[in-house]
Amino acid sequence: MPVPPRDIHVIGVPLDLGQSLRGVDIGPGAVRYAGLGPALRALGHTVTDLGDIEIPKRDQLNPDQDPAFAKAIAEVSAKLCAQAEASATNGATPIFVGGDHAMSIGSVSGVTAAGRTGILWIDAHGDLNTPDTSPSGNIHGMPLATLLGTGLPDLVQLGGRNPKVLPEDVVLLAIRELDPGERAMALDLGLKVLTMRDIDERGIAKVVREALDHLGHTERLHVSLDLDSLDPSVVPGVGTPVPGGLTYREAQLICETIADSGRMTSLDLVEVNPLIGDHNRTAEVAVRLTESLFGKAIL
Ligand SMILES: [Mn+2]
Repeated sequence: MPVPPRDIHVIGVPLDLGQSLRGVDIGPGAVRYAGLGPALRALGHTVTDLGDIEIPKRDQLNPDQDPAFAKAIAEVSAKLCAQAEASATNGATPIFVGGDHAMSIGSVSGVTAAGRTGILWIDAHGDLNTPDTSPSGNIHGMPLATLLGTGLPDLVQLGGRNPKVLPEDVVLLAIRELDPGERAMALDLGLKVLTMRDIDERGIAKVVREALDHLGHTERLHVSLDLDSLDPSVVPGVGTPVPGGLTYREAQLICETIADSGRMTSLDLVEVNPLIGDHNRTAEVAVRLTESLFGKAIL
């Protein structure tokens, strides 16, 4: 087995407050129904499902009193951060199942307390907006900027450390849509951004090895997998689909190569929205990719 047995913690984060579509809050259930736990146990891992982080229902909140649900997201992020830190410092490999990508503010803030952590952000988008640059104001477009130290003060200061990650410890992979403010931040910070064009020109095998090499100096590796990095024809159930994404095999080869490296210490699976997809296909793809990340090989 390429990945030695891990003590995996599954942590559901049914957060739908970082964006405007309904349905992403049932993503954790959809991924469980698609068989995440049994699939990982079949590979020899120990899997403990810690249940869901408690999230206020959108219908209980008043956006006039809490614009962009920023306060609610900060409270959720603090709870998630504490759980993530506990799992990571106990030697477990946590899988955070979302939920929208705003949840990664909490998950990454927690796991980075366990040691210097490389962040592999696999996404159609940069998630590098700030309240000043965001066209939508949605916090799910801001998590990476927040973790790098720019954003809403309550979120940037989460856990009492800022920044959570250093620019040289971040790689963005499979990017195909950046807002002007995001492009400016990526260039200012000198972030390593590997776009769909890089993948088209050089092939996914070379590009994913380059991504891992760039993060070779960090003690830990967190993979933040936004399902919208895949092409919408493969994963219809995402909130912000963009044409021209990863094929199923390109995504799987990314995951197989990460598994071969033996370096991944935590994982986000985000933006699964079963209300948009069909017959839970997006959650099933998420489970197949997670199996590959945890060592499932063809031969
Ligand atoms: Mn994202």
